Amino acid sequence: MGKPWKREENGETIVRTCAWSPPGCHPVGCGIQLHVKDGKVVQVEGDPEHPITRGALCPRCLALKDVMYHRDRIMYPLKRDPKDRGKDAWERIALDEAFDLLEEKTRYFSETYGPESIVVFCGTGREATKYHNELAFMGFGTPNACYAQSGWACYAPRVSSMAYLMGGGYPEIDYAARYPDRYNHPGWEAPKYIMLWGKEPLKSNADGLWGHAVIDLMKNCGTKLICVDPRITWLGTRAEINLQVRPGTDAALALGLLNVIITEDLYDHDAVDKWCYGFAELAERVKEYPPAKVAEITWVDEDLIVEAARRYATSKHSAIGWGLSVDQNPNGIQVGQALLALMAITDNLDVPGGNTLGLPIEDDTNVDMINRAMEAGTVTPELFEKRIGAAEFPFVCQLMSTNHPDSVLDTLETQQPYRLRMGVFQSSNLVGGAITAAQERWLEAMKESFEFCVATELFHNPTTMALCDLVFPLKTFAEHNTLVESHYGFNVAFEGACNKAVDVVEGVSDLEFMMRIGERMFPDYWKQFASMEDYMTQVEVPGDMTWEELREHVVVQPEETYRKCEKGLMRFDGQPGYMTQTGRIELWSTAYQQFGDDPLPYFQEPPFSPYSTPELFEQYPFVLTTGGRKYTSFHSEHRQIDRLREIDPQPTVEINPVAAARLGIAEGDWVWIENQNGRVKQVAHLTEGIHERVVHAHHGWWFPEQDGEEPNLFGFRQSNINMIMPHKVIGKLGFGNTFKCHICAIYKVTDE
Ligand SMILES: Nc1nc2c(c(=O)[nH]1)N[C@H]1C(S)=C(S)[C@@H](COP(=O)(O)OP(=O)(O)OC[C@H]3O[C@@H](n4cnc5c(=O)[nH]c(N)nc54)[C@H](O)[C@@H]3O)O[C@H]1N2
Ligand SMILES: Nc1nc2c(c(=O)[nH]1)N[C@H]1C(S)=C(S)[C@@H](COP(=O)(O)OP(=O)(O)OC[C@H]3O[C@@H](n4cnc5c(=O)[nH]c(N)nc54)[C@H](O)[C@@H]3O)O[C@H]1N2
Ligand code: SF4
Ligand SMILES: [Mo]
Repeated sequence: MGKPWKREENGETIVRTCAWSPPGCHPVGCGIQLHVKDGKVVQVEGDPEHPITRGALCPRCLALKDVMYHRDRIMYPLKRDPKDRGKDAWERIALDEAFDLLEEKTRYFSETYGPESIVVFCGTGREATKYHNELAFMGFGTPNACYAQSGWACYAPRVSSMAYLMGGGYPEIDYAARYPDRYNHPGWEAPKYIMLWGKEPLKSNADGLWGHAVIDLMKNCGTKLICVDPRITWLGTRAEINLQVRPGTDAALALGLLNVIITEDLYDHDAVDKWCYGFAELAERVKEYPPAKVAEITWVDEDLIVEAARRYATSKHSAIGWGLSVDQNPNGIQVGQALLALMAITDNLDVPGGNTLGLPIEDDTNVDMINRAMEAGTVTPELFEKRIGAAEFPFVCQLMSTNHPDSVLDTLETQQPYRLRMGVFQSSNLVGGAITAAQERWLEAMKESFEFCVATELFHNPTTMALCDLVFPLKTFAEHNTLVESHYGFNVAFEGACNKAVDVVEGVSDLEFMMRIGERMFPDYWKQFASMEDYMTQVEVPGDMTWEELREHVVVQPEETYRKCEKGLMRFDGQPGYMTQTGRIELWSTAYQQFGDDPLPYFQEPPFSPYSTPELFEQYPFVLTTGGRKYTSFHSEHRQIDRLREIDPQPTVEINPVAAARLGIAEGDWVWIENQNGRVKQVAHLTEGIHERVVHAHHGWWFPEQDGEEPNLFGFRQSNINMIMPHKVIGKLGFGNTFKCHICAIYKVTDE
């Protein structure tokens, strides 16, 4: 154990903690030390004793004080008369009064129209995500938990495909995350190659992979990189191979790599014979994807495809870091299937230096949550059946336990099969933020449908201004106790304590919000938890440890075990193999087939593209990808933080200089990005690191400095790329959207 979690030094109290949210981030829990003086955080620095981050922090955590003590932060609960929606007409109320009002409204809608008339929205990765389903099922008693991104296109396609194909948790690059002695650990090996597939971890630090770990491996251990990305990223400039794939064609590329590996007999026969199901059928399928054809589909050179396949398969062991581009793809679950096949048939899964593997998905899952809710009687099986879109998209909704986002938008518009009347916005800025596409449709539909809206928030944004009648201030991670675990429990690098350092607002944390409404609505269930810390001990902290004990350690790493399938650790019955119908990793999927999809991976052309809509492409001649991450923001957040905004003052769209020259566009020009759904403007950034026929636009833009009242709503319509994105799921089983594979035209903004 390192220094105590709290110590006195030079007249300051120093609190060691793990950073999470709010402000927004994924559950990565970077080590941070907060210096407190006179009840205020006066300095923020990295914690050198954190086993993974070892003192490193990114600009958003370094700007924590700017968020906590910002002039515009919501400090007290605020109420607004529904007739004043859209106006800056807020009234300060006390916290108890706010909960009284929330309880009254929840009871009213629940008793008058049924609990299903309430919908609880949640965005990504933050503390609220951990409790999303639980808040809906055991706080408000509604079956309608909604993650509003079209096609549930973040992370869920990746974890779902893994659950269906092998019943295991998320395969992550083996960067020695679970060893206190990290890269020096005996028995650990560094990956020879890392294939970064549609992931840019330096900026995203997504889910449970830190970008600096990739750099560590390259610098200290000689790991080499292959990048699969339409852009050449910073890491890409250090890669041996860049496969500059046409956005949305990842399935074809992965099948092309499999073709080379199988045709050239570079796979591991033992791994295939023992642990894979359906290899012969897969071998037959990949014959449809020879490198020459794949080169045509993906715009990647044939030679590079062959070379990348050879290096990955023959450099034991190597790892694949797969990102969001797998999900925001026409057929992400097939991409996942093909990537898992790559790992499995080359014996790169659950081995040192390959991809680590999470245990079979046990407690703490969404499915477990619904069982607990039914046991507690806060939702009934009949009520659970009323989840919007669950019947239409069972592949998505059974495992995630939420409703389906695209069906929710339809329901808001048509009020069928029933009307949603109360909206709870928890960690999602649905209007003018990041998560929704077709943003005008969502705004209009929610205005029509919702009679009452509540949010928990740090700052006002287009959502609170347009819709909310009640707002609870949120405590930052420096202001409350909680627990963070990477990969949401699907493949944990460590458990970390988030330790409260100070008080700032008269507000709530996500856990507190859930417990306080839960205690009012379902006291019989919630009375078993004496406090939030007790709740964490009983429900969250693994093993016999209490939350207070975890706090003493700040970080606890679980043990790593490789080749779990041989040891019977991947099945609940303790038998060797995997938790699938065939007991093996299913290259040919019984589950996909049962749900009505092809059991083998295949490529599906994006719905708008040079090949599926050639006439439209003449009018909109660029392939558009969006949303590559920025150091300075988490989705729509941080726009009001001066220090960060100075670095990225405006939304930018990346264009190749050759294409820009043709269009008379220079660096820094405002340009329109237009397609069949409308147009928004961003600032042109010219870079040779992007394909000539591809552009990349940043997402989540609104302008806190502009008028927040209707109709302007902080000017989100001006530049938010999701104004011109369709909200329409594209994958056969209900996953996937076009955020990373649409089309557009680009032209200069004139004085018109
Ligand atoms: N700073 C910051 N960090 C974040 C977030 C944030 O908003 N800000 N958001 C968090 C969230 S919710 C997520 S899901 C993760 C996502 O983080 P990542 O998984 O890293 O995904 P992105 O940054 O969206 O995109 C990664 C790369 O994919 C490339 N790409 C674009 N289209 C395609 C394609 O069709 N195929 C392939 N192969 N590559 C493509 C992009 O050029 C980009 O370099 O980041 C998390 N971390
Ligand atoms: N075009 C395009 N659009 C995209 C993407 C893309 O790549 N391209 N990426 C998509 C992806 S992967 C995702 S996951 C979504 C993300 O979408 P969201 O997660 O909905 O992100 P935001 O719109 O920023 O809304 C989050 C809100 O939560 C608040 N908040 C911050 N921390 C906390 C917290 O701890 N608790 C609570 N209760 N609230 C908090 C913030 O202040 C903010 O207003 O965006 C998607 N949108
Ligand atoms: S990734 Fe960056 S913003 Fe997120 S917790 Fe770590 S340092 Fe903070
Ligand atoms: Mo995401």
